[in-house]
Amino acid sequence: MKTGFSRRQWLTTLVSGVGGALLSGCDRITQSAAGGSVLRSTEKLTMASQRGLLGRQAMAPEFSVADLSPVFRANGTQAPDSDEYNRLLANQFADWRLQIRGLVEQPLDLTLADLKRLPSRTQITRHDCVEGWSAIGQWTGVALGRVLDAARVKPGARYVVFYCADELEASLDGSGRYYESIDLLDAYHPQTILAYGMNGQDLPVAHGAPLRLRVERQLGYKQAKYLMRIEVVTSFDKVWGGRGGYWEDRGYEWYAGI
Ligand SMILES: Nc1nc2c(c(=O)[nH]1)N[C@H]1C(S)=C(S)[C@@H](COP(=O)(O)O)O[C@H]1N2
Ligand SMILES: [Mo]
Repeated sequence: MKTGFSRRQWLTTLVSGVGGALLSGCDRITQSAAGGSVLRSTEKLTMASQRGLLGRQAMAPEFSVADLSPVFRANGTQAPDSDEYNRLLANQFADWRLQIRGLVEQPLDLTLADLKRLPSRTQITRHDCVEGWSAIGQWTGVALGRVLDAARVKPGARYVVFYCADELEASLDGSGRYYESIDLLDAYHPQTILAYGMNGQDLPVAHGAPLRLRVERQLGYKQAKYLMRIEVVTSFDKVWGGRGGYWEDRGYEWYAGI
């Protein structure tokens, strides 16, 4: 089931969206000393899209309803046990807000209804966990790129960090909290969505309610569940272990391509 935009439109989005954000930033500050570095980062982005990263524009295979796995296993956290999460759940997430922060012109606090009002995409894909199991599921949500465009990404942005509600490993300092990160190329990939639906229903708690990331060219642990906050950053060096994710901080690859 292919909806949403095509590969060509995605490239256009990359250029007119991210590139456009960089360029419009540039328009405003060409007179300033920083103008040069903005131009250079735009060039780098263009070069990266034209060279080694080209393979990353490929689409993950999509399947049909007949291919759906009868059982889609839940893994990692299956119900965050924090009081805050339980309060949100008790109210069917009416008080939940997805915070968009960091290098954006317009920080946003989005309700589930806000996200559902945006154009949606439904995709049936195969989820591959490093633990050696796979499952085919149907995901419905909004393209992450749409949300980033609404917040207007600022020059210097390179990564998107996802902060989750759950602590997978009890820790005194919070370093056991689940988080993930992807770069802007994956963030603007047409199959990268913030999913609020699974197999035609609201996303179940076990699978990340109210909202999870689907970044279909990568492995299971990148598919962050229980999203609370998204931060656009230049670098994730200073976030927890500095490797870009909960499992990355424990030795897994940051780019978990399938
Ligand atoms: N917040 C959060 N996201 C997470 C995890 C987790 O424990 N917490 N586990 C990851 C792993 S290893 C996998 S395989 C998938 C499992 O998604 P599922 O429960 O929908 O099968 O979620 C990923 N995202
Ligand atoms: Mo996994």
